[in-house]
Amino acid sequence: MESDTALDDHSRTIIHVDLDCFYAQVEMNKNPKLRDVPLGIQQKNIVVTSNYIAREYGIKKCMLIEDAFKLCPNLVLVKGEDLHDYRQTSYKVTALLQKYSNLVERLGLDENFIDVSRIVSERLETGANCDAVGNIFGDTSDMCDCGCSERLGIGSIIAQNIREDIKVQLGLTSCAGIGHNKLLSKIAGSRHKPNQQTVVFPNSAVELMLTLDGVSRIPSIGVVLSEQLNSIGIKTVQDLQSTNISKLSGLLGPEKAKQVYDLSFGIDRILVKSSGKPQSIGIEDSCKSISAETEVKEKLVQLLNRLLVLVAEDGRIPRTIKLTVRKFDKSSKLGVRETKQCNINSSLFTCGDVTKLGENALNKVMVIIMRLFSKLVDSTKPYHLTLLGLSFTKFHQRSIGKNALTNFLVKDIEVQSVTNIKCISETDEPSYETPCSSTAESPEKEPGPVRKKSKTSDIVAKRRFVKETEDCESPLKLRVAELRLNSTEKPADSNQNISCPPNADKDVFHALPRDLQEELWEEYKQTRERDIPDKPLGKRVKPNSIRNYLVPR
Ligand code: DGT
Ligand code: MG
Repeated sequence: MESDTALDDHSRTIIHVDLDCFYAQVEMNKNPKLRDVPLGIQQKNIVVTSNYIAREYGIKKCMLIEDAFKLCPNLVLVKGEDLHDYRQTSYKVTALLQKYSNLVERLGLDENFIDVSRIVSERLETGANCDAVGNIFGDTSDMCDCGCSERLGIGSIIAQNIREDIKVQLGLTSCAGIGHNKLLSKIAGSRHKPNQQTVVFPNSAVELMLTLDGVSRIPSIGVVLSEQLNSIGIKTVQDLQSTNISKLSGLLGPEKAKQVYDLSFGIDRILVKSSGKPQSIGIEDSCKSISAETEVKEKLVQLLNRLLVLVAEDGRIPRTIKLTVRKFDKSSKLGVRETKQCNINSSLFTCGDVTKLGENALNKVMVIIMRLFSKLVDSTKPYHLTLLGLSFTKFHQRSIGKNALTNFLVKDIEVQSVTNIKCISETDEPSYETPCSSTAESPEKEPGPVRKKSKTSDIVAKRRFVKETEDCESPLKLRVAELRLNSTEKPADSNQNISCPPNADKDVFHALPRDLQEELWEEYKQTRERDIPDKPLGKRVKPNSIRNYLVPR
């Protein structure tokens, strides 16, 4: 069978980041004395990982403690059965990566894929340097001319920025692989360790795959599949490349056979799937010294404007704003970070094409920010700040992007509930002067006071409840049975009416423009396909799903 390498899509730029000796690094950061000794992390009677000093003694992952001591009698062991700190650090890393792209996919606790295609094309437009940095796998003399080498070159620069950021912000070193798909980026990243990065260009994809020691080393091939392949004599990547596809199809079915076969050539069409939106979107600027309020204001306006761009891109509406300052302490010569936050009125944001502040709202938000500032810094006395930061948190899980279907449905709810989202926001969060929460908290701490339910939202809730109990066919109620339709059910062809999904109000649906009807149908279809196979309804609803507006709360 012919491989599709010539037809392979090189348009994306994917970075795979894997933290070095993850659990060991977390422990070394907690106790810096451990940095200079051979360190093993113990779970039961096994060393699950070790720092790189211990690895020089031949300590390997999942080695028995007694065997490890034979190799390294000085080995220091730290218990690593409580995963709390590892998990917490892991989420901080993902949150940091989400500043670079919305498309961040977590893989275990210490690996993430980041699709940086968008930043790459932005940098390309500005004529940025495209020369790859770090290690390059393979020969670069016969490069593809579709533009992928420039894109991957920029990708490698972004990877370097990301790794530096992780080091500076979280004190962790990492490895990165850069490729045009997930498979290649992951394998490339493992070529040079620790604290290094490797880029692979498409012309070296096959060569990279051939470096793997057997099909079981291909990342998406697990134990079962690898045994299946072994059973028909496919042991090496080369075996898989030269296999007879009908033999493979007989074993795996045509679709999977093609997918597995393509992997052996470094072709992977599975896209990076976002693991979720960040809990907070923030931006910080460090500076030598800020000691006057005019400078503070100027800096904060700049930060707010930059932050608003990120919020617009994100599409959700924030409910809390947080100000961070770093005060320089003369005696210790160290910077001390302090934060204060308060709720903001969601109605400050407009529900137009993108999430943005309404008219005059920028000034109002600046008043709030400066009020937070006065609570953090006594400006009647001299002060010396070395960092200012702003972030938004506690987002409404609602997309208000252009053409977002949810926009339409929000309006539907307005009509059906005889209210509107703006009103809900206004009464829900009566003012932007709600009490400030405590200072110097950890990023994980839940911000702000408990949200009170407004009369309006009570009305909405009651109406929903009344509708649901009174009328089983309510558009606001999504029932399991209604979702379980035949897969053959389709909207009618272009000349006919599009079928109204059972979870939507028929009158409202038919009043929609055709493209929205189609979009609604498609979303319904996808939701149904996702929901039917295993998990019960209600556990798989995406944050921004239309169903959030239809499912009773
Ligand atoms: P690396 O990436 O080779 O520098 O080293 P690590 O330690 O980051 O290894 P990695 O990326 O395979 O796994 C991340 C963490 O997951 C690692 O620090 C400890 C834990 N871990 C890895 N493999 C196992 C395992 O087989 N069992 C258990 N319980 N934990 C494991
Ligand atoms: Mg790792």
